[in-house]
Amino acid sequence: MNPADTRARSGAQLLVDSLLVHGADMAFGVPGESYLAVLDALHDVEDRFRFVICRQEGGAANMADAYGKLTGRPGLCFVTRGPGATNASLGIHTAHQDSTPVILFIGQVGSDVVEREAFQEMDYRRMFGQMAKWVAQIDRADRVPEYVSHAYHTAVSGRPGPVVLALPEDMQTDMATVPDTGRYQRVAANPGGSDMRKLREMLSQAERPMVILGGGGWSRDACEDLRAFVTAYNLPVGCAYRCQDLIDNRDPHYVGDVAVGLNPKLAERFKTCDLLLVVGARLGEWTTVNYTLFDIPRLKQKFVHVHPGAEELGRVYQGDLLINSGMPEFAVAARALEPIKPRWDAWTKGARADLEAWQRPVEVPGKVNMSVVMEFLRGRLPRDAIITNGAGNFSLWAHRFYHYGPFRTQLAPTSGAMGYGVPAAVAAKLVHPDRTVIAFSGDGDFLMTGQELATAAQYDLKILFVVVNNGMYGTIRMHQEREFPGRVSGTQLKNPDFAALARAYGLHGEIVETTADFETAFERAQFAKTAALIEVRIDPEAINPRTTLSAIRAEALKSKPPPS
Ligand SMILES: Cc1ncc(C[n+]2csc(CCOP(=O)(O)OP(=O)(O)O)c2C)c(N)n1
Ligand SMILES: [Mg+2]
Repeated sequence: MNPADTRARSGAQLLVDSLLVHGADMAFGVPGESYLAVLDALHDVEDRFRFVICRQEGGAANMADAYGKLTGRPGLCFVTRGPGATNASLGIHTAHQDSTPVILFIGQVGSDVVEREAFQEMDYRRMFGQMAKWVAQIDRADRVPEYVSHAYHTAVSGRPGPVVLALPEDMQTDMATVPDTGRYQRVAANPGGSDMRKLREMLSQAERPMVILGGGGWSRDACEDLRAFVTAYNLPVGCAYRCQDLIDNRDPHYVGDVAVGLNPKLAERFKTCDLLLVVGARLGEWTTVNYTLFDIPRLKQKFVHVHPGAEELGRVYQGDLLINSGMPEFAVAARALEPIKPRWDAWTKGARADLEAWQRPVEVPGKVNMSVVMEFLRGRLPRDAIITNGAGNFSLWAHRFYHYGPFRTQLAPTSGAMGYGVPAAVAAKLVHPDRTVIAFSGDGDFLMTGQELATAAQYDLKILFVVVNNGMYGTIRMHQEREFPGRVSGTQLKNPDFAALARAYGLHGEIVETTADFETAFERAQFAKTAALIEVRIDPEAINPRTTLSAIRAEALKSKPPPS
């Protein structure tokens, strides 16, 4: 365990010791015969290291992603070769798009049979090439500490992201006498003094500045520093898609999320601002509303882009000031900037007033109004409650009407991967047993990873699962009605009784069919001794907060009559 350690250890023991050196305390996985020696080495450290047994590798990898987001340390995932690795790829893609530090360990066929297409053999370098920051195979036990150390450095440094390490079976049992490495250090760029002076200068010339926060690599302190900066400069701050917890939503500087379903008034402010400061966000398809919000390649407004990955700067949008910096490093420097007298107090106040109007509950068809449910939850949940979700229109209600609290009260995939909410909630409750954790899922979304209810039950995790059931893959149906009105195809769902399903897992389960019933069901769930699931049956017409399914169809039929 220390640099002077010169005992002979197996590759598997070296791996587990290396994880401990780097401060790991937990991993998520599904076992496989391809890494029995690692499982055995984990047996020796059960008092210090928890191996969370999952039901599907997609769930395990999503849990590792959520762990990485919550702690800033790499989330660890162990899976078997071929089928295990392919299942886990879902979470690696999410970690890539979300810039989350994750390390995936895959049991690999032995070197005696490699390249014969042996049982479940795959070349992970080719498979994960585009999804991971680094993919490697550790062929020699004596180099395990080096590979693991490099994996840690790579996962957390620069633009954070996932790393994949394959572990050939024979390497795991080979013996080697090598010392451990020291603990990893995160490496990040700092903004230059001239960058910060130029930023201040540009702000001093601005009249209608706007800020977008987003991306990975943030920390609680970085968010606090950034908040001090935007407070001193009285800047209006939008958060990129699913990064809404980078500033407490009750802060008067928060003006809304910049994503699908963007508040038209906020969109207008972005279009007419004269200085755009983007910190950490990639300015991807959703944050720019399909690349329509800003001109490509040069914006009309002055543009400052701060990003931890140098390769991202200038990629689509050319900037007036491009700053390669880690988020904490930039936030500290921004906080230290000498304030100016802002000339845009009314602009910031107006943007905030637009948000407050936008977040008032709306009328919807049917007996359950999800905007009112969210209003109820924002009054009822502690500020540090963690809200998770996967993909589907059901998530729009939380994104628009819930007031996310401080850093890491939101866990949601910017990759738009369905099935993230349930496993992310499991990881969140394991990392923060004292915090309230609620997973929002759609009926389609839930069944992608719903088997991880068994993991919640196994580890006795009191999570609240809310399944918003509209009997369809609603998002796709919405697009279908827009593009091919009246021609429903491939989107209808016949669902199980979700509440009964939860009870089958030993959890508390209820069905809710009115807004008022949600409130009482929520109170009962609070008192349940186990995790609870509330299935909320909503009217399929209530497709999103802005319109109804029939209205979308009627509108589309005007320009696209059905084929005769
Ligand atoms: C893993 C994955 N598969 C497919 C999709 C495409 N997709 C996006 S939303 C959606 C439907 C979601 O349905 P549901 O969870 O019931 O939510 P709703 O839109 O009905 O509220 C689908 C199929 C996706 N984003 N991710
Ligand atoms: Mg649905």
